[in-house]
Amino acid sequence: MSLDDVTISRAIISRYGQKLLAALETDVAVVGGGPAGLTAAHDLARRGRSVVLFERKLSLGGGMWGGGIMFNEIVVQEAGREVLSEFGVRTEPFEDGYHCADSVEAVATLTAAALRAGARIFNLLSVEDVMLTEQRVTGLVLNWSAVEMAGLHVDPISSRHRFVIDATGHAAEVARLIARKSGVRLETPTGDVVGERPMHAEVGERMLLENTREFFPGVFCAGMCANAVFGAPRMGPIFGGMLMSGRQAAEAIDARLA
Ligand code: 48H
Repeated sequence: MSLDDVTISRAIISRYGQKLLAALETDVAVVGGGPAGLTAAHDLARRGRSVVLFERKLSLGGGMWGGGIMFNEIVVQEAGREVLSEFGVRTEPFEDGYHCADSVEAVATLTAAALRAGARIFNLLSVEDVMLTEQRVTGLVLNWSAVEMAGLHVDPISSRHRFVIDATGHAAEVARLIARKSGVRLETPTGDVVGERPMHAEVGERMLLENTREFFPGVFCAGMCANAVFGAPRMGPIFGGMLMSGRQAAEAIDARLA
């Protein structure tokens, strides 16, 4: 068989079109493919929910690739180890109560697990706005990250979802968009994104789980975003909380969808 260049292009365009069309209306959309977003997408898909994850960058994994200071090892506590082990990520104990894993293995495994559970993942797509209907977020507004980076004026496409998870990390982008553009109050102490506090691993990890919740009708925050939205410390390079936060958001949304 000789290879036909145009058939290859037709295959890509046709298949991608089908995937994107199927993703335009889902139970849940996850914004951001770091450890929290990937875990949430995996868990919801495994529970039979239709899930799409939009990631701005070329690669999934967010801040997990770099471990701490670009040393590609991650540290988790026992509860985080349990999540990693369930995914099949190999861990090694380090002193009392700490566990380490290769960050590249962790990202690759979580990503594959989310896809195989049935989540649809789109890289290179950025969420630039939300759809708001009667004081509830009902969908997202998407554009190519390349358009965003080039500052081009190209109109976006829209998607509809029963719930959205803001898993955009430190930036808390969806929360900031809602607060800035809609003139509404978020369900936070200030009515706005409170902003992240200085680093404290113990308090940051504990508060992350308290802060993983719905902060505006239809929108949950998970991962680092949760502490940015509600105003809690960053925790530095420990990743267990991110995994558990993604899991907790998935459980809460699954219960609401039931
Ligand atoms: C599409 C977007 C958009 C958008 C952003 O930063 P992340 O890894 O987030 P988490 O919460 O899963 O993990 C946080 C962790 O990596 C970390 O930073 C820690 C533990 N810090 C502690 C500390 O003290 O510093 O991933 C977020 C992802 C990224 O890949 C972004 O590209 C993506 O979200 N993203 N994708 N549309 N508008 N905004």
